[in-house]
Amino acid sequence: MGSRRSPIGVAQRCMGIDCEGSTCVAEQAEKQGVVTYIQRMNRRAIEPCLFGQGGTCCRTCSFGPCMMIEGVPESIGLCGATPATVAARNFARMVAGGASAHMDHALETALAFLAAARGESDYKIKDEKKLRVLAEVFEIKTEGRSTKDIAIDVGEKALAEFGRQEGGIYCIKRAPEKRQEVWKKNGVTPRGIQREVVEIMHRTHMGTDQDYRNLILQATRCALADGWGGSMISTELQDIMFGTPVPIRAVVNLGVLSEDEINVVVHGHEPILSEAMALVSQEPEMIEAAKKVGAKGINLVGVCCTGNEVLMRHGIPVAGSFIQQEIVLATGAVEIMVVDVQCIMQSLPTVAECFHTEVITTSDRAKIPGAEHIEVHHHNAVGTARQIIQRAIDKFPQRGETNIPQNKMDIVAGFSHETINHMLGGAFRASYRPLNDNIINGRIRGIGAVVGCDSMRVRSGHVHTTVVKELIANNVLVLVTGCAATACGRAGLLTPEAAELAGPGLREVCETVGLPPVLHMGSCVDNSRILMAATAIVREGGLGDDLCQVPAAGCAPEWMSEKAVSIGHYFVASGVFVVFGRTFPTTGSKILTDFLFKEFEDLYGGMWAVESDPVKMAQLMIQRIEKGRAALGIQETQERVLYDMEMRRDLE
Ligand code: MSK
Repeated sequence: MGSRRSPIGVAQRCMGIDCEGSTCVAEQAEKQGVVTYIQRMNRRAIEPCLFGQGGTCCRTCSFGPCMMIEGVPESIGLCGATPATVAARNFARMVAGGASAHMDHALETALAFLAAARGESDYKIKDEKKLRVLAEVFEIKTEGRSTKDIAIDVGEKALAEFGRQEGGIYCIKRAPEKRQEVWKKNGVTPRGIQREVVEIMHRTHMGTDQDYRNLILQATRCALADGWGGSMISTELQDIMFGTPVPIRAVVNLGVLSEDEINVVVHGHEPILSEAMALVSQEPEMIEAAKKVGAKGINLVGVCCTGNEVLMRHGIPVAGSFIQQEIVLATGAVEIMVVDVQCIMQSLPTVAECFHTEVITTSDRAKIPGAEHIEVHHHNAVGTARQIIQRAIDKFPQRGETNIPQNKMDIVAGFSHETINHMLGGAFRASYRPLNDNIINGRIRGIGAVVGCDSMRVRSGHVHTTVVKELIANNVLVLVTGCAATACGRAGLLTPEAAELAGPGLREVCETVGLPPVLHMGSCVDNSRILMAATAIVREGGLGDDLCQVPAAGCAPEWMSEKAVSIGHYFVASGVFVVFGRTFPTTGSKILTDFLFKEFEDLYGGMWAVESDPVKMAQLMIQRIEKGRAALGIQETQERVLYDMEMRRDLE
């Protein structure tokens, strides 16, 4: 299926890296024999397999792989499976893969949380208020009880959610009642967290579930167990243990690497080690040790979502998103890159070999040949962090020539759904009321979530920022997470000054409160914050009584991972219109794609779409938002009314 294309220049390929004005890191690295995704793309020059891309390649048994074309009568599997069945199976397995990544992350977090609650780890309970809120969700008595006792109960109940087999997971009850009814009616309320993944793997085994609707039903239940289960538990427990983010200034892009400090990079998704690294890297003894080898200090920076975790809570700079991970090493300025789980390229040790850099894996679930392995557990995180930073200090004298681009950009991050409450409603009258009022009066037309990975198959970064610029210009407040957030940060969209690019209504709101028009809400698991923010909007009143009525839409313009499929699907099942960029994994079956892109709306109020053009993608989202406004009867922008005292009294 491959088609040969002429190689594309390095500088053209790495448009997303943004080192204009400096010596292109990738170009320079290529001259030194460093191989990154840029050279791999040119060497292979292969288009993805169309059957695989469209979801109609079946490899669940040894009769195949059976590749099929829908509409061609004899083009079915040897067992008789139709393209719709095969595409539904593959889609469900993608959901299971993505959901289990979040669930396993959550499980690790719950174990660390329980140890912290019992006083058996270096971590403690930081956010007691949030602990009590979660305890209520878990139906745990809080009155007159100590923080320690409540935390132990929360940890045990959180852990039990993973093995639960029936009764429904607790966090589902956080959704608006109407939404819970929709799930009940469609039979997709998750019964437990891990059960839903196991059932997908069973149903998609050869000769089991052969009805595409029934397969998607289970994929939906599993995705909901991710968003309202695994991901939500991760975010909540991490916030309680490490602190709930508040707005914080920071810097992003390759220029955050330091010429005269020891550069230590944390990369992956789980913050158990990186949280300890953030503390240890500032210890006077460590800084003293760094100075002894001629460095000015220790510069801890992040990549991908581990980067987002420490950014949100400590303002640690982010050196790069997923697509930049090899380039971060190709600067020659990194002493150690520590990785945990997910989105880590196998090529990292090979790139590191060209320099003095060491790549260290830390999870027993994610080892890479060529990388050093130092196992990290929650009970030894601080000790291991010290050991790793000392190794980085020891490496510094071996550093050779470096090529650190100047490019970096100021950002404001740290927008939890609790923060939005306080920012808009004030410290004393924290409320979503001002946000709802501004949506109702039309100054803000709606909410757009732009999330997910960055991709080497598009002009990376540009796609995200084009969608976002179009949305804010049309008065849509944008929420971002993951690598989409880093791309927006590189482009200067995460600052209050970016309000200049917004339409007049959104601009006025942002300038009044000092809010960026694009709010960084965290890592991949933190998409659960967006669910909570949308729920808070519904509960505040005036914008319908279900999530599907809120004028909102979501997209993942450069998605690549299975996690993105699971995230997208739990948003769709929660009533949101979600657009994927470039490709969608079921397009090989029109029957299945029509089900997800059209019929799904009747069942869940949300549905899928695919669109490659970023401007058109934003326009699809805006149309959806305007349709939602019309349904609520708020399509017109209301003129601002200045209330005098008498009018205020009447209101009260
Ligand atoms: S890291 S899943 S590339 S957002 Fe969360 Fe970025 Fe996508 Fe990984």
